[in-house]
Amino acid sequence: MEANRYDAYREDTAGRANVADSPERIAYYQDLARLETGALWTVANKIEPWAPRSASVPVVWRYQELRGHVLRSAELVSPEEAGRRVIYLNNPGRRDVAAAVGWLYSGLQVMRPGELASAHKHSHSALRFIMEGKGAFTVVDGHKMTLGANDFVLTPNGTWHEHGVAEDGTTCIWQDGLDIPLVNAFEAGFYAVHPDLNQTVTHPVDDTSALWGSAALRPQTTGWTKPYSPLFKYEWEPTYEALRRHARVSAGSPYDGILMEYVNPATGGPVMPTIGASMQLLRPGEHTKAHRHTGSFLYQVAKGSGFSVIDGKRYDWTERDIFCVPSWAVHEHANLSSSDDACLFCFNDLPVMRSLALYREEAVKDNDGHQQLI
Ligand code: 1HN
Repeated sequence: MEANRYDAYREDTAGRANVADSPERIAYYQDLARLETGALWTVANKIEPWAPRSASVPVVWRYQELRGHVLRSAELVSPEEAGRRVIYLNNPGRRDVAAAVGWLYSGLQVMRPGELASAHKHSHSALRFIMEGKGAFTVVDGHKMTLGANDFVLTPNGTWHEHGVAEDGTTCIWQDGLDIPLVNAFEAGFYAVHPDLNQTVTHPVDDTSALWGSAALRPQTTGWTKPYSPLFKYEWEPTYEALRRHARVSAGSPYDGILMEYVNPATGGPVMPTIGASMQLLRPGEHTKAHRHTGSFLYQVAKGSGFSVIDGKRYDWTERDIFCVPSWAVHEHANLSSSDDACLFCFNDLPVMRSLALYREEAVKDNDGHQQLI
Protein backbone atom coordinates (compact mmCIF):
# COMPACT_ATOMS: atom_id res chain seq x y z
CA MET A 1 0.00 0.00 0.00
CA GLU A 2 1.15 3.48 -0.79
CA ALA A 3 2.81 5.17 2.18
CA ASN A 4 0.01 7.02 3.89
CA ARG A 5 0.44 9.39 6.78
CA TYR A 6 -2.86 8.17 8.21
CA ASP A 7 -1.50 4.62 8.30
CA ALA A 8 2.09 5.40 9.15
CA TYR A 9 1.52 6.22 12.80
CA ARG A 10 -0.98 3.47 13.43
CA GLU A 11 1.09 1.80 16.15
CA ASP A 12 2.29 5.07 17.61
CA THR A 13 0.35 6.63 20.48
CA ALA A 14 2.33 9.89 20.50
CA GLY A 15 -0.11 12.73 20.15
CA ARG A 16 -3.06 10.47 20.83
CA ALA A 17 -4.91 9.57 24.01
CA ASN A 18 -2.84 7.28 26.25
CA VAL A 19 -4.16 7.54 29.79
CA ALA A 20 -3.63 4.59 32.13
CA ASP A 21 -6.42 3.68 34.53
CA SER A 22 -6.01 4.31 38.26
CA PRO A 23 -8.56 3.78 41.04
CA GLU A 24 -8.95 7.56 41.34
CA ARG A 25 -9.48 7.99 37.58
CA ILE A 26 -11.96 5.13 37.39
CA ALA A 27 -13.97 6.65 40.21
CA TYR A 28 -13.89 9.95 38.36
CA TYR A 29 -15.20 8.30 35.16
CA GLN A 30 -18.03 6.83 37.21
CA ASP A 31 -18.90 10.27 38.57
CA LEU A 32 -19.02 11.60 35.02
CA ALA A 33 -21.16 8.69 33.79
CA ARG A 34 -23.78 9.44 36.43
CA LEU A 35 -24.15 12.91 34.85
CA GLU A 36 -24.46 11.47 31.28
CA THR A 37 -20.97 12.65 30.40
CA GLY A 38 -17.59 11.05 29.75
CA ALA A 39 -13.91 11.90 29.42
CA LEU A 40 -13.04 12.17 25.73
CA TRP A 41 -9.60 10.56 26.18
CA THR A 42 -11.26 7.25 27.17
CA VAL A 43 -12.95 6.99 23.75
CA ALA A 44 -11.01 9.31 21.43
CA ASN A 45 -8.93 6.63 19.70
CA LYS A 46 -12.09 4.62 19.02
CA ILE A 47 -14.32 7.41 17.76
CA GLU A 48 -11.56 8.99 15.69
CA PRO A 49 -9.82 6.09 13.91
CA TRP A 50 -6.65 6.71 11.88
CA ALA A 51 -8.53 5.55 8.80
CA PRO A 52 -12.01 4.11 8.15
CA ARG A 53 -12.56 0.71 9.74
CA SER A 54 -15.81 -0.54 8.25
CA ALA A 55 -18.11 -2.57 10.47
CA SER A 56 -19.38 -4.19 7.25
CA VAL A 57 -17.60 -7.26 5.95
CA PRO A 58 -17.26 -8.40 2.32
CA VAL A 59 -20.06 -10.83 1.44
CA VAL A 60 -21.15 -12.64 -1.73
CA TRP A 61 -24.87 -13.42 -1.84
CA ARG A 62 -25.07 -16.28 -4.34
CA TYR A 63 -28.15 -16.14 -6.50
CA GLN A 64 -28.37 -19.89 -6.97
CA GLU A 65 -28.58 -20.30 -3.20
CA LEU A 66 -31.09 -17.48 -2.72
CA ARG A 67 -33.37 -17.81 -5.74
CA GLY A 68 -35.42 -20.76 -4.43
CA HIS A 69 -36.03 -18.99 -1.12
CA VAL A 70 -37.07 -15.80 -2.89
CA LEU A 71 -39.56 -17.77 -5.02
CA ARG A 72 -40.86 -19.57 -1.94
CA SER A 73 -41.84 -16.24 -0.37
CA ALA A 74 -44.36 -15.88 -3.22
CA GLU A 75 -46.08 -19.06 -1.99
CA LEU A 76 -46.01 -18.07 1.66
CA VAL A 77 -47.22 -14.44 1.64
CA SER A 78 -49.15 -12.19 -0.72
CA PRO A 79 -48.09 -8.66 -1.72
CA GLU A 80 -51.24 -7.41 0.06
CA GLU A 81 -50.07 -8.99 3.31
CA ALA A 82 -46.40 -8.11 3.00
CA GLY A 83 -46.66 -4.68 1.34
CA ARG A 84 -43.50 -5.61 -0.51
CA ARG A 85 -42.44 -9.26 -0.78
CA VAL A 86 -38.73 -8.88 -0.21
CA ILE A 87 -35.87 -10.97 1.17
CA TYR A 88 -33.33 -8.46 2.42
CA LEU A 89 -29.56 -8.83 2.48
CA ASN A 90 -28.04 -8.75 5.95
CA ASN A 91 -24.38 -7.85 6.32
CA PRO A 92 -23.08 -9.85 9.33
CA GLY A 93 -21.37 -6.72 10.67
CA ARG A 94 -24.48 -4.51 10.34
CA ARG A 95 -27.39 -6.61 11.52
CA ASP A 96 -28.52 -3.83 13.86
CA VAL A 97 -29.66 -1.66 10.94
CA ALA A 98 -30.51 -4.21 8.19
CA ALA A 99 -27.74 -2.91 5.95
CA ALA A 100 -26.21 -4.85 3.07
CA VAL A 101 -23.09 -2.67 3.33
CA GLY A 102 -22.38 0.60 5.10
CA TRP A 103 -25.54 2.70 5.11
CA LEU A 104 -27.12 0.94 2.12
CA TYR A 105 -30.00 -1.50 2.25
CA SER A 106 -30.76 -4.08 -0.41
CA GLY A 107 -33.21 -6.90 -0.99
CA LEU A 108 -34.61 -9.27 -3.61
CA GLN A 109 -38.25 -8.69 -4.47
CA VAL A 110 -40.50 -11.18 -6.26
CA MET A 111 -43.82 -10.65 -8.03
CA ARG A 112 -45.96 -13.07 -9.98
CA PRO A 113 -48.00 -12.37 -13.13
CA GLY A 114 -51.07 -10.27 -12.38
CA GLU A 115 -49.82 -9.11 -8.97
CA LEU A 116 -49.76 -5.43 -8.06
CA ALA A 117 -48.19 -3.89 -4.95
CA SER A 118 -49.87 -0.77 -3.58
CA ALA A 119 -48.41 2.71 -4.08
CA HIS A 120 -46.50 4.50 -1.40
CA LYS A 121 -43.83 7.15 -0.99
CA HIS A 122 -41.04 7.75 1.47
CA SER A 123 -38.08 10.00 2.06
CA HIS A 124 -35.80 7.07 1.36
CA SER A 125 -34.45 6.99 -2.19
CA ALA A 126 -34.76 3.67 -4.00
CA LEU A 127 -33.75 1.85 -7.13
CA ARG A 128 -34.44 -1.53 -8.76
CA PHE A 129 -32.24 -3.65 -10.96
CA ILE A 130 -34.21 -6.31 -12.83
CA MET A 131 -32.81 -9.84 -12.47
CA GLU A 132 -35.29 -12.07 -14.29
CA GLY A 133 -38.81 -12.35 -15.67
CA LYS A 134 -41.01 -10.65 -18.22
CA GLY A 135 -43.80 -8.10 -17.86
CA ALA A 136 -42.60 -6.20 -14.77
CA PHE A 137 -43.51 -2.55 -14.50
CA THR A 138 -43.09 0.31 -12.04
CA VAL A 139 -45.20 3.44 -11.85
CA VAL A 140 -43.40 6.55 -10.53
CA ASP A 141 -45.48 9.71 -10.05
CA GLY A 142 -47.87 8.64 -12.83
CA HIS A 143 -45.11 7.54 -15.25
CA LYS A 144 -45.32 3.84 -16.09
CA MET A 145 -42.07 2.07 -16.99
CA THR A 146 -41.96 -1.41 -18.54
CA LEU A 147 -38.95 -3.40 -17.31
CA GLY A 148 -36.76 -6.23 -18.56
CA ALA A 149 -33.61 -7.99 -17.34
CA ASN A 150 -30.73 -5.64 -16.47
CA ASP A 151 -32.94 -2.54 -16.69
CA PHE A 152 -32.38 -0.10 -13.88
CA VAL A 153 -35.22 2.06 -12.53
CA LEU A 154 -35.40 4.85 -9.94
CA THR A 155 -38.06 5.58 -7.34
CA PRO A 156 -36.56 8.71 -5.80
CA ASN A 157 -37.22 10.31 -2.43
CA GLY A 158 -40.82 11.55 -2.25
CA THR A 159 -42.17 9.94 -5.42
CA TRP A 160 -45.29 7.77 -5.37
CA HIS A 161 -44.32 4.32 -6.60
CA GLU A 162 -45.84 0.90 -7.10
CA HIS A 163 -44.79 -2.24 -8.92
CA GLY A 164 -46.55 -5.04 -10.73
CA VAL A 165 -46.25 -7.77 -13.31
CA ALA A 166 -48.58 -7.95 -16.34
CA GLU A 167 -51.08 -10.84 -16.51
CA ASP A 168 -49.24 -12.29 -19.50
CA GLY A 169 -45.79 -11.88 -17.92
CA THR A 170 -43.70 -14.35 -15.92
CA THR A 171 -42.56 -14.35 -12.29
CA CYS A 172 -40.14 -11.45 -11.88
CA ILE A 173 -37.30 -10.95 -9.43
CA TRP A 174 -35.42 -7.70 -9.00
CA GLN A 175 -32.92 -6.23 -6.62
CA ASP A 176 -34.05 -3.24 -4.56
CA GLY A 177 -31.48 -0.74 -3.32
CA LEU A 178 -32.32 1.96 -0.78
CA ASP A 179 -30.60 4.43 1.52
CA ILE A 180 -32.72 3.27 4.49
CA PRO A 181 -29.89 2.96 7.07
CA LEU A 182 -28.49 6.35 6.04
CA VAL A 183 -31.79 8.23 6.17
CA ASN A 184 -32.70 6.52 9.44
CA ALA A 185 -29.30 7.43 10.90
CA PHE A 186 -30.17 11.02 10.03
CA GLU A 187 -33.60 10.44 11.64
CA ALA A 188 -35.27 11.85 8.55
CA GLY A 189 -37.48 8.95 7.44
CA PHE A 190 -41.11 9.64 6.39
CA TYR A 191 -43.50 7.17 4.79
CA ALA A 192 -47.03 7.45 3.35
CA VAL A 193 -49.46 5.08 1.62
CA HIS A 194 -51.23 6.43 -1.47
CA PRO A 195 -54.80 7.51 -0.62
CA ASP A 196 -56.19 5.44 -3.53
CA LEU A 197 -53.79 2.52 -2.91
CA ASN A 198 -52.81 2.66 -6.58
CA GLN A 199 -51.92 5.51 -8.92
CA THR A 200 -53.51 6.58 -12.16
CA VAL A 201 -51.04 6.43 -15.03
CA THR A 202 -51.05 10.04 -16.24
CA HIS A 203 -48.36 9.95 -18.96
CA PRO A 204 -47.68 7.77 -22.04
CA VAL A 205 -46.00 4.48 -21.08
CA ASP A 206 -42.18 4.80 -21.06
CA ASP A 207 -42.43 8.57 -21.71
CA THR A 208 -39.37 9.42 -19.57
CA SER A 209 -37.17 7.44 -22.00
CA ALA A 210 -38.61 9.43 -24.91
CA LEU A 211 -38.23 12.74 -23.08
CA TRP A 212 -34.80 12.28 -21.55
CA GLY A 213 -33.21 9.17 -23.03
CA SER A 214 -31.05 10.75 -25.77
CA ALA A 215 -27.68 10.43 -24.13
CA ALA A 216 -25.98 13.50 -25.57
CA LEU A 217 -28.96 15.78 -26.06
CA ARG A 218 -30.70 17.71 -23.30
CA PRO A 219 -34.25 18.81 -24.01
CA GLN A 220 -34.86 22.52 -23.56
CA THR A 221 -38.50 22.71 -22.61
CA THR A 222 -39.18 20.45 -19.68
CA GLY A 223 -38.25 22.79 -16.80
CA TRP A 224 -37.09 19.95 -14.59
CA THR A 225 -35.92 21.28 -11.18
CA LYS A 226 -36.19 18.27 -8.87
CA PRO A 227 -33.01 16.98 -7.20
CA TYR A 228 -33.08 13.59 -8.93
CA SER A 229 -32.93 12.27 -12.47
CA PRO A 230 -36.09 12.73 -14.58
CA LEU A 231 -35.04 9.66 -16.59
CA PHE A 232 -36.51 7.09 -14.25
CA LYS A 233 -35.49 4.10 -16.37
CA TYR A 234 -32.06 3.17 -17.78
CA GLU A 235 -32.36 0.30 -20.22
CA TRP A 236 -29.80 -2.46 -20.54
CA GLU A 237 -29.33 -2.47 -24.33
CA PRO A 238 -28.16 1.15 -24.72
CA THR A 239 -26.10 0.84 -21.52
CA TYR A 240 -24.24 -2.22 -22.76
CA GLU A 241 -23.84 -0.70 -26.22
CA ALA A 242 -22.36 2.49 -24.70
CA LEU A 243 -19.83 0.43 -22.71
CA ARG A 244 -18.80 -1.59 -25.75
CA ARG A 245 -18.44 1.48 -27.95
CA HIS A 246 -16.37 3.16 -25.25
CA ALA A 247 -14.17 0.07 -24.92
CA ARG A 248 -13.37 0.15 -28.65
CA VAL A 249 -11.54 3.46 -28.30
CA SER A 250 -10.48 3.64 -24.66
CA ALA A 251 -8.37 1.63 -22.26
CA GLY A 252 -10.66 2.73 -19.43
CA SER A 253 -9.35 2.80 -15.88
CA PRO A 254 -6.68 0.43 -14.57
CA TYR A 255 -8.80 0.09 -11.39
CA ASP A 256 -12.27 -0.22 -12.87
CA GLY A 257 -11.99 -1.26 -16.51
CA ILE A 258 -14.67 0.48 -18.55
CA LEU A 259 -16.96 2.09 -16.00
CA MET A 260 -19.83 4.43 -16.82
CA GLU A 261 -21.96 6.19 -14.26
CA TYR A 262 -25.69 6.45 -14.74
CA VAL A 263 -26.38 10.18 -14.71
CA ASN A 264 -29.18 12.65 -14.30
CA PRO A 265 -29.47 13.91 -17.91
CA ALA A 266 -30.64 17.32 -16.71
CA THR A 267 -27.43 17.97 -14.74
CA GLY A 268 -24.83 15.32 -15.54
CA GLY A 269 -24.81 14.55 -11.81
CA PRO A 270 -25.71 11.34 -9.98
CA VAL A 271 -29.14 9.76 -10.42
CA MET A 272 -30.26 10.64 -6.89
CA PRO A 273 -28.83 12.86 -4.12
CA THR A 274 -27.89 9.96 -1.85
CA ILE A 275 -27.33 7.03 -4.24
CA GLY A 276 -25.13 6.78 -7.31
CA ALA A 277 -25.00 3.88 -9.76
CA SER A 278 -22.75 2.58 -12.49
CA MET A 279 -22.29 -0.24 -14.95
CA GLN A 280 -18.79 -1.52 -15.49
CA LEU A 281 -17.43 -3.75 -18.21
CA LEU A 282 -14.40 -5.98 -17.70
CA ARG A 283 -12.98 -7.12 -21.02
CA PRO A 284 -12.17 -10.81 -21.60
CA GLY A 285 -9.38 -11.78 -19.23
CA GLU A 286 -9.15 -8.29 -17.73
CA HIS A 287 -7.84 -8.11 -14.17
CA THR A 288 -7.91 -4.62 -12.68
CA LYS A 289 -5.35 -3.16 -10.34
CA ALA A 290 -6.16 -2.78 -6.66
CA HIS A 291 -7.24 0.42 -4.97
CA ARG A 292 -9.38 1.56 -2.10
CA HIS A 293 -11.65 4.50 -1.48
CA THR A 294 -14.29 5.71 0.90
CA GLY A 295 -17.93 4.88 0.22
CA SER A 296 -19.96 1.66 0.32
CA PHE A 297 -20.55 -0.36 -2.84
CA LEU A 298 -23.00 -3.11 -3.70
CA TYR A 299 -22.44 -4.98 -6.96
CA GLN A 300 -24.69 -7.22 -8.98
CA VAL A 301 -23.14 -9.36 -11.69
CA ALA A 302 -25.20 -8.38 -14.74
CA LYS A 303 -23.18 -10.55 -17.11
CA GLY A 304 -20.38 -13.11 -17.01
CA SER A 305 -18.29 -14.53 -14.20
CA GLY A 306 -15.06 -13.75 -12.43
CA PHE A 307 -13.74 -12.86 -9.02
CA SER A 308 -12.87 -9.92 -6.84
CA VAL A 309 -10.09 -9.74 -4.28
CA ILE A 310 -11.31 -7.70 -1.32
CA ASP A 311 -8.91 -6.97 1.54
CA GLY A 312 -6.71 -9.85 0.41
CA LYS A 313 -9.40 -12.50 0.07
CA ARG A 314 -10.71 -13.89 -3.21
CA TYR A 315 -14.48 -13.95 -3.80
CA ASP A 316 -15.72 -15.74 -6.94
CA TRP A 317 -18.92 -14.55 -8.57
CA THR A 318 -21.18 -15.44 -11.44
CA GLU A 319 -24.21 -13.93 -13.15
CA ARG A 320 -26.81 -12.47 -10.71
CA ASP A 321 -24.61 -12.86 -7.64
CA ILE A 322 -24.48 -9.78 -5.43
CA PHE A 323 -21.41 -8.78 -3.45
CA CYS A 324 -20.29 -5.78 -1.45
CA VAL A 325 -17.13 -3.75 -1.04
CA PRO A 326 -17.11 -1.88 2.29
CA SER A 327 -15.61 1.58 2.68
CA TRP A 328 -11.82 1.70 2.40
CA ALA A 329 -11.54 -2.02 1.56
CA VAL A 330 -8.80 -2.70 -1.00
CA HIS A 331 -10.36 -4.32 -4.06
CA GLU A 332 -9.63 -5.51 -7.57
CA HIS A 333 -11.86 -7.31 -10.07
CA ALA A 334 -11.15 -9.99 -12.66
CA ASN A 335 -13.12 -11.37 -15.59
CA LEU A 336 -12.44 -15.13 -15.75
CA SER A 337 -13.58 -15.54 -19.34
CA SER A 338 -11.02 -15.20 -22.12
CA SER A 339 -13.74 -14.71 -24.73
CA ASP A 340 -16.64 -12.77 -23.21
CA ASP A 341 -17.23 -9.53 -21.31
CA ALA A 342 -18.25 -9.40 -17.68
CA CYS A 343 -20.50 -6.56 -16.50
CA LEU A 344 -20.98 -5.36 -12.94
CA PHE A 345 -23.90 -3.17 -11.95
CA CYS A 346 -23.13 -1.16 -8.83
CA PHE A 347 -24.95 1.23 -6.55
CA ASN A 348 -23.21 3.22 -3.88
CA ASP A 349 -23.24 6.21 -1.56
CA LEU A 350 -20.68 8.19 -3.60
CA PRO A 351 -22.98 11.24 -3.98
CA VAL A 352 -23.02 11.49 -0.18
CA MET A 353 -19.26 11.00 0.11
CA ARG A 354 -18.62 13.62 -2.55
CA SER A 355 -21.12 16.23 -1.44
CA LEU A 356 -19.88 16.00 2.15
CA ALA A 357 -16.24 16.19 0.98
CA LEU A 358 -15.47 12.74 2.42
CA TYR A 359 -14.32 11.01 -0.76
CA ARG A 360 -10.73 9.79 -0.68
CA GLU A 361 -8.98 7.26 -2.88
CA GLU A 362 -5.60 5.57 -3.05
CA ALA A 363 -3.90 2.91 -5.14
CA VAL A 364 -1.94 -0.18 -4.19
CA LYS A 365 1.58 0.57 -5.35
CA ASP A 366 3.55 -2.55 -4.44
CA ASN A 367 3.26 -6.09 -5.87
CA ASP A 368 2.56 -4.69 -9.36
CA GLY A 369 -0.66 -3.11 -8.12
CA HIS A 370 -2.25 -6.34 -6.92
CA GLN A 371 -3.01 -7.68 -3.46
CA GLN A 372 -1.25 -10.61 -1.91
CA LEU A 373 -3.87 -13.23 -1.10
CA ILE A 374 -4.23 -14.01 2.59
C1 1HN B 1 -39.89 -0.04 -0.85
O1 1HN B 1 -40.58 1.06 -1.13
C2 1HN B 1 -39.80 -1.06 -1.78
O2 1HN B 1 -41.11 0.09 -3.35
C3 1HN B 1 -39.04 -2.19 -1.51
O3 1HN B 1 -40.57 -1.93 -3.78
C4 1HN B 1 -38.37 -2.32 -0.33
C5 1HN B 1 -37.86 -1.49 1.87
C6 1HN B 1 -38.01 -0.53 2.83
C7 1HN B 1 -38.74 0.62 2.57
C8 1HN B 1 -39.35 0.80 1.37
C9 1HN B 1 -40.55 -0.95 -3.06
C10 1HN B 1 -38.49 -1.33 0.64
C11 1HN B 1 -39.24 -0.18 0.40
